Amino acid sequence: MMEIKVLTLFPNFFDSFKETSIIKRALDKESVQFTAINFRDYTLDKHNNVDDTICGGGAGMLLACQPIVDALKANTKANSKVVMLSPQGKKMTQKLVRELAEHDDIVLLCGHYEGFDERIRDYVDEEVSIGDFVLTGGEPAALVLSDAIIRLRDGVIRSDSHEDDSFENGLLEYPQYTRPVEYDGKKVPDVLMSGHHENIRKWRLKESLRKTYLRRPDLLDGRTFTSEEQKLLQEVMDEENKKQTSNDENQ
Ligand code: 4FV
Repeated sequence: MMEIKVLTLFPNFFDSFKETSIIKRALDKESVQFTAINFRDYTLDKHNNVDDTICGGGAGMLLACQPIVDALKANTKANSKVVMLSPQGKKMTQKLVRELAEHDDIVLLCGHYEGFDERIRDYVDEEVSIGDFVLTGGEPAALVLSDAIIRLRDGVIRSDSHEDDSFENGLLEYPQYTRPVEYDGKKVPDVLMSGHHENIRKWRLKESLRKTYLRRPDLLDGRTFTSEEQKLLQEVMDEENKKQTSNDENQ
C-alpha cells in the first residue's frame, strides 16, 4: 500500500480530490492512503505564525524553517521520499511520475506566500515543478502530482489502459474514436473498423508519430526510433510537406 502525506496550510483543499472517482476508489480499496497535514500545527511561534519577513528586504512573506522542518521530522520514515513543490523544481514529466510511483511513502511539501526559506531545501529529497508558471500555493501542484502518481499504482486503473498513454512511449497518443461511426459527416477511419489488428496497430503508431511531429516535435529530439518508426515518420513528414506545399500553392 502506498502512503502519500501532504504538508500544507490548507488540508481541506484536498477534500474533494479524495472524494472523487478513481482517487476515491483507490483510497476505499486501500491501494493508497492519502493524508493532508497542516504544518502550522508544528509552529512554536507564540502567535502561531509559520511565515516571516524576507531578510534583505522584499515584498511578501516567506515560510520559516521551524514549523516545516518539525512537521517533516514528525511525518517521515527512513524510506520516505520528500518532494518540495516549487517553480524552481525539476519539470514534472510522465517519466518523473513513474519514478515517484515506485516509492511506498511519499511526503509532498506545499509552498505558500513568496515560498520557502532556502535552508528548508536541505531537508527535502526532490524539488518538482508542475510547469513554468506561478501558483498562489503548492496545493494545486501537489494535487496534480498525486493524481498522476496514484493512477499508476497497481489496482487503481487497468494497467493496459495506461500502457499506451501519451508519453508512455515518448509520443503523443494516437487519435481515438467511439460510436457513431459517422457523426456530422465525419467518419471513423475505415482501418479502425476493419478488425485487422496489425493494420490498426501500424495506423495508430503512424498517427501517434504524426501528432507528435506536428504538435510536439521537441519530443522527437534525441528519441531512439525503431526502423518501423523511422519509416513511418518519414512517410508522415513527406505527407505533411506535400500538404504544406499544396496549401502554399492554394494561398
Ligand atoms: C509551483 C509550480 C508554484 C510559488 C509561490 C507557491 C507557488 C507559492 N509549485 N510547481 N509552478 N508554487 O507555482 O509547483 O509559494
